[in-house]
Amino acid sequence: MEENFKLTNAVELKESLATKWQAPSNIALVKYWGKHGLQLPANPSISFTLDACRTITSVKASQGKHSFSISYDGEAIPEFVPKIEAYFKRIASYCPWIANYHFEIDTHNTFPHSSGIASSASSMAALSACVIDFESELTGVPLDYHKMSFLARLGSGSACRSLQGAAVLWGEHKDTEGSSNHYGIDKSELLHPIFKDFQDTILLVDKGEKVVSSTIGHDLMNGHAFAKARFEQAHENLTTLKKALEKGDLETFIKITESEALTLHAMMMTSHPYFILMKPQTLSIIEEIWAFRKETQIPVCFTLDAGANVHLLYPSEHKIAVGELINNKLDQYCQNSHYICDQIGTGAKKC
Ligand code: 2P0
Repeated sequence: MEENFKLTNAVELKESLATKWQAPSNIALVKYWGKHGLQLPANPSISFTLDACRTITSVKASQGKHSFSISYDGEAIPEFVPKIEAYFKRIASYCPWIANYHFEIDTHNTFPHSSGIASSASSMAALSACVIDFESELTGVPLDYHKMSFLARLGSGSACRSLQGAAVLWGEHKDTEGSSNHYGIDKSELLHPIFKDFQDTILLVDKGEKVVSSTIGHDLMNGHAFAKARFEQAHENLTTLKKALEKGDLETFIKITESEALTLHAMMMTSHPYFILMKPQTLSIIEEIWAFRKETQIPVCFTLDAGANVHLLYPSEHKIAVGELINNKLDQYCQNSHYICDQIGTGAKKC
């Protein structure tokens, strides 16, 4: 399979190249938690692509011995060097032309640095879009979004779900034709109209650095007592969720989405070493959401990443009512009352 992404087309090197792409973050509904080999997922996952939370990356390439520099708004960020170095090493055999270039990479995130929102998905997706854009310019081959996603996965697993489409499925799944462990596939065609402008308000409970890095987190699933059952459950949840997304069945959507979030955290609570990544405020928010849903019948639900922040998911027709809930009850649980209003987006774009 990987062989399909090895470059077979002739490359005509140019002295210099420049491009700029933006790629969004994404929020998983069925979670990726556990990996093996070179960034291969232990189970399939599906996410909504976000819109406002994005990384904008510009890359200038000049012919010469391979090397790179990385900056954020023009300021060098040495802490990013090892990750980018590993990324270039991993993609070298698929994009051999990179050996002939020095890359000057500059990035910017539209969301605050200290918001507890991981930027690895959007940043690796944006960088991979730039690499494929260059490859297309050097070979004359049209942009290959599957290869973009393939390269992004080698940078960070969830990044492969941030390139193309409003809903992206990654990982082999028997009920999904064309699904692959190597790249994400656009499943926006699944979405019932109710999901097309779904909102995601990210309640910033903890803006600090991640308590558990994703590498350590994924690793905790190796030898985890419940791993086998969890991986099987993810397959079943994906089958059920896909049907709910198609039918606009919000009740099932809520059931699977919330259960997936709690299961992800349950896996971390029951691993060795064990972690509790929720904060008391996370639980308070969950209780408020459940009470509000019961009282109003408004289909708002939550999901969580590997941290304390809460993603509030709801149809746009309930924006006003949910906005009142946030301003009257939920923002008191957020750090400095901060939250980010986002919604479903469409993927990476050239700037
Ligand atoms: C996800 N997460 O599906 C899950 C749910 C967090 C919780 O993928 O090691 O940064 O770079 O492949 O993609 C976070 O892990 O991990 C993640 P790597 P990544 O979105």
